[in-house]
Amino acid sequence: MMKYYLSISILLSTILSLLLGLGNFTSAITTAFSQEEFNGNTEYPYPVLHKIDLSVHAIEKPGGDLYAYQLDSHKIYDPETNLLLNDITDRYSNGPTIPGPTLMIEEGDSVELTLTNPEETGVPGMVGIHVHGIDYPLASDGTLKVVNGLRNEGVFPGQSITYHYSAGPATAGTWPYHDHTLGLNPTGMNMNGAETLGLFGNLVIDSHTGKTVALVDGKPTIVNIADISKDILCYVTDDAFWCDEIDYRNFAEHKALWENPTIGARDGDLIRFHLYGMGTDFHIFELTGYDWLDPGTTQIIKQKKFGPLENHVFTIKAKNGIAEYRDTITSHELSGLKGSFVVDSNGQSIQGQSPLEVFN
Ligand SMILES: [Cu+2]
Repeated sequence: MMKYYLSISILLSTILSLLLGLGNFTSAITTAFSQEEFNGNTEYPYPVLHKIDLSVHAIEKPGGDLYAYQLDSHKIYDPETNLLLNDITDRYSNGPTIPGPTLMIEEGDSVELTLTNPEETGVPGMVGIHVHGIDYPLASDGTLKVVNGLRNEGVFPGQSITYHYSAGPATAGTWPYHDHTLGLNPTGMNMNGAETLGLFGNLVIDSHTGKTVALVDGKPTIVNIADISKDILCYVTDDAFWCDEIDYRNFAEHKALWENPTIGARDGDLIRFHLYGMGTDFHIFELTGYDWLDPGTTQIIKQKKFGPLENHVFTIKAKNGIAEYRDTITSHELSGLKGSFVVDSNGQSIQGQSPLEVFN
């Protein structure tokens, strides 16, 4: 359960202090691979424009509602001609999910993201999206006027807002997006939003080179991103892993894995894990029987410590057998911060507990 939001005040002060140093905010987040240096002549051969519609929904639940983002439409356009190139809406989960829909783009791409807070099923207040890592004008910051100095960049029930982002040089990485406006009180001073109630997700900006690094058979190896079998994206809260997966063997289908799922893969699959710390605690992550590369280095590690607002992304080659992913901090393991990583001929993941089940 999400009891971690009991410690919300500590989290809020953490976020606030980070916001006060806004310049350091994005640099505080380490990325998948060391950010590539821009040499001034990087060219993006196939930049596209992503038009994405998200909505936000309340998930009623005993003990307090959760809120979640839902993917309604994702279409890809030629930015020059505005010609529709592809509609990838079908790849996504139906309905609201926690984490929210994983948005996959590439360096050079731009994004027009429209968020709707539906009148009937939406959330009771001003909700928005604040994203890290990508470039955007102030009007697409997704925060409150007290933070951005321009305007309140969220929407009340019955309203929509459109944000514009562009993945410029050196934006490659895995970045969080989350609400920053819900919970606005009459004085306008609660600027921290409702991230801990489920309003968070991942934006993955793949390198325009189409390459990443992996530890394959014990060796640091440059691999094609197109050869990755699954992306597994987990938010690591104070008491659970909340995961989403994208299965490239199955038409890049997104599957909400919810809390502490069983993650499935086939022998030899390249699996890219994206972990993001949320809440108040530090975690020491391990995947039993595996080692991997510390991002941005060729150093081989088998554990990684990370805290709130930090991520850890690595790619491994799956090998037959049952492993466990877990937070080795004893109190976290006891509270259930763990799950299985099963590599067999089936390769299917099994969803963990979902707040939708609790209610339905
Ligand atoms: Cu943020």
